[in-house]
Amino acid sequence: MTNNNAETALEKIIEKSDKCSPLTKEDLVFLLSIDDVSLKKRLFEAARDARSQHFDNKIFLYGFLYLSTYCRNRCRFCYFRNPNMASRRYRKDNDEVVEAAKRLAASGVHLIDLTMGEDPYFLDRGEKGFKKLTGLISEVKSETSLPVMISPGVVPDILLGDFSKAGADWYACYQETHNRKLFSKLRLDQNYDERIGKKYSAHNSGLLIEEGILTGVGDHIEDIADSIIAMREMDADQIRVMSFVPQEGTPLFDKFPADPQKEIQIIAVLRMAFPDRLIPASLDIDGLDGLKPRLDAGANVVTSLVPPGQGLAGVAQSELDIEEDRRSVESVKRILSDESLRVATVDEYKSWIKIRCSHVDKKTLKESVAC
Ligand code: SAM
Ligand code: MD0
Ligand code: SF4
Repeated sequence: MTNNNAETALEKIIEKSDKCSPLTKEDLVFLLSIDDVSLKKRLFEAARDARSQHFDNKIFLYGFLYLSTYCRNRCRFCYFRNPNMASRRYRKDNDEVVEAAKRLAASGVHLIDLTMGEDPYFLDRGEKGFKKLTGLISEVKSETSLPVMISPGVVPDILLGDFSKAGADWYACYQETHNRKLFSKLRLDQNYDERIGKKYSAHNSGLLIEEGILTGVGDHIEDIADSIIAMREMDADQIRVMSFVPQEGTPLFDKFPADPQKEIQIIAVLRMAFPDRLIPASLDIDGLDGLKPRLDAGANVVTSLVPPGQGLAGVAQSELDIEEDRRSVESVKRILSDESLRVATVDEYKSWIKIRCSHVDKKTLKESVAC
């Protein structure tokens, strides 16, 4: 394609995105393949425009609490996979988690994300473990008055309903890829359809859902385009991409060359494909130094703010920037003001959730709802 033709093709896709029309696989592959500097610049500018059209200059901040790093699974990319003897294991008491959540709330975050490995203590002891989790959700909710996300891995459908009743607003569970073959190489001995199905069940239970992909683990541009289409089909409310961070003691440690730009370009394409959805810039990949490029690509949520001094870990970067207090609201605010962005108010975040939930409810009732 000549440069002129490519410019025209890009403008056509931008127009489609402006109208919230679905991008085709061909459109997505085109956007993901852009290599030319000036076309890339135009893509990123359009992504920022799309963000401001739907969210003005507001950015949402998510506090992250990795409450248990024990896990029964052995995902090949993950530091906390069960056989990894090198990783630091802990399970925080509910009281400690609530304390940390209160600190995060006081610092100004909009949501508390309760994340865990698939810890048998919670998931393999029947009602006993489930009650601990639902009790924790209600306590965090009542003590912070903030929306709550739960990221527990694959859990029974009935528990998703209980999470919702306990006050959870979001269920996060990332497929990593929508290429079944690649999935089976990444998430060893896990069932692709079961993991996908949990997101549909969560929506049916009234929870908002976050779906996501992992890049830099043998995925190709076509796979990413397929993922975007699959994430649109499930009507994910928040959509993320994270670069693979190689982990010591794991099988993929030295298998893939890093390509930090790829994630940034995917964020811009996600914004074009999902102009009105939440798209995170995670501090868990490149720390605070990685925030600006992700915001420049159109992200509108900063995730993985972690309070220091409580022995809490990140997932992809288990330590980076945590004890230095650089994963904090104050540090993030400084970057946002350089970018003419601002931290949203909690009420603005809650009202976004309310509108989105009514959309999900209507969909469950099979009414048609436009973007
Ligand atoms: N255990 C639950 C699960 O797997 O759904 C919740 C934990 S959630 C924080 C784990 C997510 O972190 C994964 O789905 C993956 O997207 C991301 N992750 C884990 N290890 C990573 C790594 N080495 N590099 C980048 N992202 C990683
Ligand atoms: C993050 N480390 O936001 C967290 C995690 C889980 N819901 C989120 C991947 O980057
Ligand atoms: Fe466990 Fe989640 Fe890590 Fe997989 S990604 S090993 S399920 S913590």
